[in-house]
Amino acid sequence: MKTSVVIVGGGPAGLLLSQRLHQQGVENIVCESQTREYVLERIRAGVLEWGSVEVLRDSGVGERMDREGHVHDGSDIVWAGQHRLKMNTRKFTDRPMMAYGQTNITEDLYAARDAMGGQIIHQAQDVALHDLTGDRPFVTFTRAGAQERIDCDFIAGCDGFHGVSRRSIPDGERSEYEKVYPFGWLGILSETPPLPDIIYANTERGFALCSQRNAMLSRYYVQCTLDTDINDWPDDRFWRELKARFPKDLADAIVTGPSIEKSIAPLRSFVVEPMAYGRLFLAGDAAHIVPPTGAKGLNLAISDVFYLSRALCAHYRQGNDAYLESYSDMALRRVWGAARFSWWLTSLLHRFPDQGAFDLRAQQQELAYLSASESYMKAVCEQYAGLPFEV
Ligand code: RFL
Ligand code: PHB
Repeated sequence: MKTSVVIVGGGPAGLLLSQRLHQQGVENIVCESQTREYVLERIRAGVLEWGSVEVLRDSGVGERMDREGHVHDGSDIVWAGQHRLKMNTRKFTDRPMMAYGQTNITEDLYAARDAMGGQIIHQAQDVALHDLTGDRPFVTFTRAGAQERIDCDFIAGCDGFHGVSRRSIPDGERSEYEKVYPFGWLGILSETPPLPDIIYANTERGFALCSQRNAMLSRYYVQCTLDTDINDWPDDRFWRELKARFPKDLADAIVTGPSIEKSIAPLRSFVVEPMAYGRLFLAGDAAHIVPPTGAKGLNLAISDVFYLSRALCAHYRQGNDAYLESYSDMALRRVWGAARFSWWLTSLLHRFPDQGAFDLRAQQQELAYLSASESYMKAVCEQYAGLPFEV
C-alpha cells in the first residue's frame, strides 16, 4: 500500500489527525493494533478546554458535543473539610470548559471517518517503523497472519504511552523526563445523576474527585495506594470512602448506584524530547503523559494534532515546511506548560506518603492563599482553561 501519511494508533489523537488531514485533502491510513470495540471501551478523559472544543468543531465533530456536552464555568476545590473555591475560568479568562467524555469523542471521530471513507486498519500486529531519516519511510505490520507494508512520506506516532513510535527514535537521539507518583486513582462510572459541578477534594483521607459525563452518568475517583486490589473495593466500600472525603452537604448530595466500570490508574508525568525524528512526528500520549489531576492529557493530544495537521497541510498545500520544522519545539512549549501545571495541581491536592507536618501546613497555606488572592487564582485559571495555541 501507499499513502502520504501513515498514522500509527487509532485513539483520539490518531483519529483526529486522520480527520483533519482528510478534510484538507491529505491522504492517510490509520494503523491501530486493537479492535474498534476495544478502543471505544476505554473510559478516560472528561474535561475539555475551550481551545479543544473549537478544534473539534473545526474538524466537523462538534455537533453531538454541542448538543450533549455540559458547558461549565470551571471546577471547584474543597479542602479542610469545609472551604470551597472555584477555578472560575469563565470569570478569569473569559473561557468556559466543557464536560464531554473521551468515549463519545472517539465515537464521533469514528463516525466522521466512516462518513468520509477514511481508511482505518484494525488489529495490525507487530507494527514497525522503517527508514525514518530517509526520504521514503514505511510501516510494516501483520494482519490475519500476512505481512503488509505501507510506503509513505511521513509517519505520525499517535500510539499512546506503550506504543512503538517513541521507541523507534534511537536511544541516543531522545531524552525522557519522568516522575512517578506514589499513588493512583481508583475510578468508577455509574449511571446516576452527577453533582452539578466538577469538584476536587483535598482531605486527610487523600484526594477525591466528583465528575460527570452526562445527566445520568457520573465519574468519581479516590486516591489509592499503588498496591490497591480492585477486588477489595466493592461498590459500597467505594461510595463510603468517596463520601467520607467530602463535606457533609456534598456527600449527602452524591447519588450512589451500581458501578458500570471500575479501574485503577497509576499517576505519572513523562515527556520525551524531541517530538520529531526525521519523518516521524509524535503526538498525544506517545510523547507525554500527565497525571489526570489537571485534566490535560486529551487536551494536549488535541493541541499536538492541531499543530501537526497544520504543519502537514502547509507541506502538501503550500510546499512550506516551516511548521514541520518547528513542530517539536512549538508542541513542547505547550506540553511543558501543561506538564508543570498537572504536577503542581497533583502536589497541591494529594496526600503523599512522606508528607510531614510542615509540608501539610504549606499545602493548606497554598490553598488558603489561592482562596484569598484573585491574581494567584487568575494565573491558575489561565492554565486550567488551557494556554493559547501559537500562531
Ligand atoms: P491513546 O488514547 O492511548 O491511543 C493510542 C492508540 O494507539 C494504539 N496502539 C497502537 N497502534 C498500533 N501499533 C501499536 N504498536 C500500538 N500501540 C498502541 C492503542 O490501542 C490506542 O488505540 O492515546 P492518544 O490518542 O494520544 O490520546 C490520549 C488520551 O487518551 C489521554 O491523554 C487522556 O485519556 C488522559 N486523561 C484525561 N485527559 C484530559 O484531557 N482530560 C481528562 O479529564 C482526563 N482524564 C485521563 C483522564 C486519563 C486517565 N487514565 C486512565 C490514564 C482520566 C484517567 C483516569
Ligand atoms: C474525568 O471526568 O474523568 C476527569 C475530570 C477532571 C480531571 C480528571 C478526570 O482532572
